Amino acid sequence: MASTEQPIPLHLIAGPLGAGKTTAILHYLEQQAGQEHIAVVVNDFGSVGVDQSILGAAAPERPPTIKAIPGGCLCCTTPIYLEQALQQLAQEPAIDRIFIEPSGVVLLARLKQDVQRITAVLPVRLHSTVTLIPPGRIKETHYQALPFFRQLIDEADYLVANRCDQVTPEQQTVFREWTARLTPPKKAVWLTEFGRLPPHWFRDAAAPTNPSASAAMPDTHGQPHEHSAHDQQMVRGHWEAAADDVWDLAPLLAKLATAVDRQEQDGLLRCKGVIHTADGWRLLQWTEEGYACDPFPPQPVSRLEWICASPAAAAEWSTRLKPIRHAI
Ligand SMILES: Nc1nc2c(ncn2[C@@H]2O[C@H](COP(=O)(O)OP(=O)(O)OP(=O)(O)O)[C@@H](O)[C@H]2O)c(=O)[nH]1
Ligand SMILES: [Mg+2]
Repeated sequence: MASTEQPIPLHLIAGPLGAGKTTAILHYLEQQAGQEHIAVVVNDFGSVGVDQSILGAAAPERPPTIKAIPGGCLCCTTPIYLEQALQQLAQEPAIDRIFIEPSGVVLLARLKQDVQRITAVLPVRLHSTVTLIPPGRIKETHYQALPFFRQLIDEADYLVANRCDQVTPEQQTVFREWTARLTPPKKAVWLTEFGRLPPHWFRDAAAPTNPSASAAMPDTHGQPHEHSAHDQQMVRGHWEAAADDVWDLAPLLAKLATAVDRQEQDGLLRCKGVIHTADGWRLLQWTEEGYACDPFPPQPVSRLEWICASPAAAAEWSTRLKPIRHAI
């Protein structure tokens, strides 16, 4: 139980779009099986809060408290929303642990500095920063060339190659060799799949996070800034529909299936949604590595969101991802 003497441990779970951040938090929720009251601050890349619904449907025996900060990225929006969320959680009587899942486009150094500033006056302590990387997608060359990836990796205490079921043993070796050369070395580098992280990373009271590895960043909240190779051109799209309307997923899935092949990706970076179909509600997940469509509890609305590498790609995918009504 949290008490006023014991600060609530807080963990940042970072990583690029679709790396497996939410999956890692779900895995932790499953592992601790209701022993702890967990809170999650989730900052989805889009405005329709799909991760919020996924986390809200988890651990029904002791559901997490969720604070959603939708619509972009915590390092661009004013930190007041994050501050409010953490202040509210700090006042709740029985939160044992807080996770922050920033969007997959966050500049991690800025976020970490904001979190450390905000928590300095709260009974909350930034305990650890975990970055998940899909090793098939992100290589040492990305780390060297792009500040976005460099921050994700430099700011991590624990570095994880997730989605290892989707890469070869050789690719895993390349990841191990590259990350072994990082200075300073990480507390741990872990290769896994489906966000299976060692629970002791979170419970080790003697392992506070390293301070931000970057020099203090100028306050450019609210101003456009670079995120990655795609940086300022990244464009989001979404649609929403009433819960009673029923949609055909097959045409959407066919288009998303071709997009897994990188030749046909056409600038799509990530897509996810919860949709009412003739077979019931479905959670649709698309990343560059693959896609899935699984049963999901009924929702107040159907919705799909996506993010693309350019305005032209976003215009194209808005057409391709238009919902198609189920014919009765
Ligand atoms: N094959 C495979 N799929 C995975 C793995 N980890 C996560 N996934 C799947 O990948 C999809 C995206 O995972 P998420 O956990 O939502 O990824 P995320 O980083 O939270 O995504 P964003 O918040 O949108 O950036 C889901 O369908 C997961 O089930 C893995 O190790 N292997
Ligand atoms: Mg997520």
